[in-house]
Amino acid sequence: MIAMVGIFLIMGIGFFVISQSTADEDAAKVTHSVYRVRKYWFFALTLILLVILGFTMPRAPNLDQFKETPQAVVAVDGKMWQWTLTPVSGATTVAGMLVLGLNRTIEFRVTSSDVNHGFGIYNAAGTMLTQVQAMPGYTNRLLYTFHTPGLYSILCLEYCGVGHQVMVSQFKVE
Ligand SMILES: [Cu+2]
Repeated sequence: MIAMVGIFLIMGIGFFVISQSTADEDAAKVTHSVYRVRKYWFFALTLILLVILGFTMPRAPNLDQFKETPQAVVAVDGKMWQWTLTPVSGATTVAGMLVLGLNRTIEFRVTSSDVNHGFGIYNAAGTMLTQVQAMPGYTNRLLYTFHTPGLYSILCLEYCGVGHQVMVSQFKVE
């Protein structure tokens, strides 16, 4: 019933618009003025966008991190369903566990050997600190500085199969 009323309402609006429409020369005039306004709008919006970009882009946190020089480098490889953490420089492995320095800028070079994974670092309280995609055939750089000593966890953040939820690893900061 409501649908029927709606259909008749739309039809009624349609007939009203058609009955009110005027000659073609009027349409051409309207089109011309609308196009002129649209051109001004285009330039105005482009200008506004450029001003906003000029103010915000230099403050983007993701650009900032690449200015830092890492004090330690760790190679990270995701593979169903585990993380392999290999110290490249400035870090060590003690009894099979990666140990990173406190207040040092760490660069994680994150990649994957099979499918897409999500590399997420969590503190002991379970709060995510930073994350990056682990993608096959590509290495993502992730820079982070740990200011609190303790145990940290790496959780996979992208569903990657039946073992996704056990794709957990740990490392120590001291
Ligand atoms: Cu996963």
